[in-house]
Amino acid sequence: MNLTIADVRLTPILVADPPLLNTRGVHQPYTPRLIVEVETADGVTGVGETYGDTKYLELARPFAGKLRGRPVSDLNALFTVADEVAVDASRVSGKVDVGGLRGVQTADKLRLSVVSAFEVACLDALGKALGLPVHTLLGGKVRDTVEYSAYLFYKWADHPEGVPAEKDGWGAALDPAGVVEQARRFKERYGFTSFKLKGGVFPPDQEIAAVRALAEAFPGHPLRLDPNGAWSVPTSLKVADEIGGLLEYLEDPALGTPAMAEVAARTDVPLATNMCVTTFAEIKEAFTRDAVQVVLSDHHYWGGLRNTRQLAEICRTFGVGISMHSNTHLGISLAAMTHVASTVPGLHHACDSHYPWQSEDVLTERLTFHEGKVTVSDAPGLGVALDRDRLRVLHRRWLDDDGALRERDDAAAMRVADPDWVTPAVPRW
Ligand code: GKR
Ligand code: MG
Repeated sequence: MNLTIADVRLTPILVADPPLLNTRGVHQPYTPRLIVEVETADGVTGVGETYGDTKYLELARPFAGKLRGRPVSDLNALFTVADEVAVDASRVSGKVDVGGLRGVQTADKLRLSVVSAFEVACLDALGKALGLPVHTLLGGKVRDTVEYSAYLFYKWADHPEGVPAEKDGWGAALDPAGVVEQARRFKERYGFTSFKLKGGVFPPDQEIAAVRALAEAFPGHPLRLDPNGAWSVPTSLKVADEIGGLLEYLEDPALGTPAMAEVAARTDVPLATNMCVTTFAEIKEAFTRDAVQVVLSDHHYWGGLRNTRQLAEICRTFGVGISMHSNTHLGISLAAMTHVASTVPGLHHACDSHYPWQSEDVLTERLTFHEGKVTVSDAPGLGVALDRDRLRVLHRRWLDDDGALRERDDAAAMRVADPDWVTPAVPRW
């Protein structure tokens, strides 16, 4: 068996995305993703997926060039090799990037967001070469299915007039009745039993009303609300006071560890985050101050599946819960999330996934949710197969784009509908 990486292929694509609203703006009609393939000298191919904006491509290209000739099993080396790739300083602020909604922006995190796709691709190839599923390479699954929650969004029925886009068929959801209707469809189609509402879009009272309506329509179902740090500490406490009893957790009500710690100190409602604990360096302060009770990991920016396991162990040591965050992603990432989640013992909260919002994929077969769960594949590698024709079509869309859609920019997408829109200052309420 020859496990040497003989070829690495990078394919940037644009994937259809519905007009989902968040505190920064609205999703563009197409979002960039990067598909990574590594091929061994024996012709075994592994796949991975990550963000496709230019700053990731700029790193992925030189990184890919350094991997040829190395063994696909050399996972630790991915990190040292990535450190050799220079990051353009203008691409990182070092501060919490409100726009990205994924916490602090550092060179290291940018590197990890790229490495993760290669790590997944290498694990996929290694698993295929050895005839073992990725979860076995991670130490073995402790469950056969992984539970996901319905990811509810306020949304428009369509992208603004004149914007070329795919029809999504979900209709608008702009008030409590619309949110409940969306949740009902999620439950009917996929069997989800817990619901997360992306908040920070409307004034808190309207979002409180939506959560109340969900609680009434789905009694006993776990509910979450995530305004992406759009609220002040007093507003967060007011919301916690009003609907805390209905919530499984409140996600990133306020921005940053100090504000989250202040909220946490004055409410019993558990706080979850994918914005203030997004790197290993941020753990100490957040855990010491008891600012968060659940960390939502994301293998894309934590640096892969093995780092996610490491994070889960740290959380377990400190008695902090773990679950998973999601951003727009395709089936490769859902498969990767499912493999790693299946190996984490203390996973007590259903994971997030945007996947149901993605009508397009690059797999020959879409992954499916049954009773809100994805079955953990025991096939070698990730257990997915790339549909090359689909990949070509979505890459062609990327090639044909004049550059406007190659960077995800929810504020710019909002300005198409509302030319006066400026990214709201935080706290917004
Ligand atoms: O896709 O609009 C969105 C979300 O707001 C996403 O950007 C966040 O990263 O889903 C994420 C979250 O949980 O904060
Ligand atoms: Mg969140």
